Amino acid sequence: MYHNQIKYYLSFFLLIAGACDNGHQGTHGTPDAQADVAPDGSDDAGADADAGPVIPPEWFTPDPLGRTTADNRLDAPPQMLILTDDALAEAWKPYATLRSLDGVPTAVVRLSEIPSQFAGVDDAQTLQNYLRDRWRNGGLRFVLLGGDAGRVPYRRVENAIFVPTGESYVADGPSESYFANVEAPWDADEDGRFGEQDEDFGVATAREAQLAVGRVPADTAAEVANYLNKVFVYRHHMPGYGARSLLLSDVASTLPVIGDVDAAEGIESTFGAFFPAPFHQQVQKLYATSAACAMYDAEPAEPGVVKTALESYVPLVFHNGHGSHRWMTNDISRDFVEGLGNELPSVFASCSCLSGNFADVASTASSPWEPQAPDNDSAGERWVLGARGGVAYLGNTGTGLGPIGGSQFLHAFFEGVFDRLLPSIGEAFNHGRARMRELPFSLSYLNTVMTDDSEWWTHHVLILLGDPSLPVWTLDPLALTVEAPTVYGPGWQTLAVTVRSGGAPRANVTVTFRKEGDFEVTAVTDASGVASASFIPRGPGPIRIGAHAPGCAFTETGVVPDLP
Ligand SMILES: [Ca+2]
Ligand SMILES: [Ca+2]
Ligand SMILES: [Ca+2]
Ligand SMILES: [Ca+2]
Repeated sequence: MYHNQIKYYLSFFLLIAGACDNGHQGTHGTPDAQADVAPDGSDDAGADADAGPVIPPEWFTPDPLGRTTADNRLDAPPQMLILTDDALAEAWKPYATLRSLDGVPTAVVRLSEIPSQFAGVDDAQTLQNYLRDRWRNGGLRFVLLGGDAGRVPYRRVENAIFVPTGESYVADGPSESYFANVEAPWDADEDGRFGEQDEDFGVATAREAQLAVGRVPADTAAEVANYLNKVFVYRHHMPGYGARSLLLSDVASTLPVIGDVDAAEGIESTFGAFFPAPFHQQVQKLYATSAACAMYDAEPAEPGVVKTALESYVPLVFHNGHGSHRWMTNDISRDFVEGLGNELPSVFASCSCLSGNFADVASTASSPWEPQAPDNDSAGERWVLGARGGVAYLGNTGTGLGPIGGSQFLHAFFEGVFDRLLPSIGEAFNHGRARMRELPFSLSYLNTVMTDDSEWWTHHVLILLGDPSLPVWTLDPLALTVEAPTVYGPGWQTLAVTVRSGGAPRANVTVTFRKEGDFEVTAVTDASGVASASFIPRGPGPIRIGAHAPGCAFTETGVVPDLP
């Protein structure tokens, strides 16, 4: 029923739009009929008899000189796709608009709309086939998997490893690299088992991701709205806080003679190698052992102190230590996450076990896993889905291998963020995967020798929960202001805005002008801070204007139609 309505409005809208494009409408048009469908294609058709004044016909008159909206990219291939099910598709649309205004053209795709030509042996393969095509033919960069297990497919990969400490681990959890490494031969030997080491492909191919992938494992529209609200704050209200970070450690292991080994050493080597100077002035360190606290000028980690620190406007948390289904660290439980009151959401990067698994429950690393009930999310999921917490969680769907994989990944991830200045968290995530084996990393007391097996395992358990296109703040950003007219009228026109930072005009800011269902135009500010778009509106409707530039907070303003 709902589908039929959408189709009805769409075809009627195209009919009107086509008539306008052909320029035959002129004075013979019937403004009443146009007004029924024109306002954003919303479902108030036939309601204008009792809903305010009729829209003046000039809002639907084609330009007498034949000019149309210039450089409209509304129907161009997007850089990011949000893949979701029918139930959550509407909830994701405002998020796609927000990211488009922030310079990442984004579209929502329902899994049910994937053309049958991409059909695979199961839903995960169908989705992978579709993404591969969009990467090859559409310039796709980012994939946001917009749903929990049961809503958006995932690929389980079986794995087993013996580690130098004598333990053995098995995993059969989601490997999100299935949607990132879309060119890898996931079942090269055609035995129906995906991602078998060397039988299907090896570590060299595992390093080669084509797409940056993240998952926001939402089950409800409210969880999608929570995520949107946090991303808005993260992108918008950061000036003054961008270069702050919180470092958290647990006891990594307890060795004979030496005693407790604090994972802080792994954090410190990465922090020292890659975090820029302003981060060193504003860091807070909460470490597990008194020895590490003394050595690195840290305070002892305990839940009350960790909670206060997380609520102190910190956009980046770096943790090395332990986790499980219900625990992100030894101090941060799922209930702890739900009880947070932080106003500024953060990126949380960790090598913990299991707390990034959105599909399974595992009480210990090697016990049998059970499918997750929708309301039994892991701690990492709640971090991303709750009203507070953060915008991203980097963790693991299985056992994290710490000093023989997870620590090296985070080391290379932060190289991607701070040294390579990669523009998004998803691309830094892929950089971390590509470089974790190559980049030198060592610790005093723990074996840090990675093998093909430990690298292979790590590629498959790593997960990014969150939007892969989000930038990670690498400095304290500038605030921008956008000066625009308050209203606009009908007919072909040029709308100019002025962008300033600290009162001075700012050049090279990307400005996106967007009118829902009509146009999206991008322009870059000149030396006077001015950017403009030339368009002919197809009926009245608000125009949203977003402005972003590297090192600047996102800002948005709007222009409304001048109606009687
Ligand atoms: Ca196989
Ligand atoms: Ca095989
Ligand atoms: Ca879940
Ligand atoms: Ca859930």
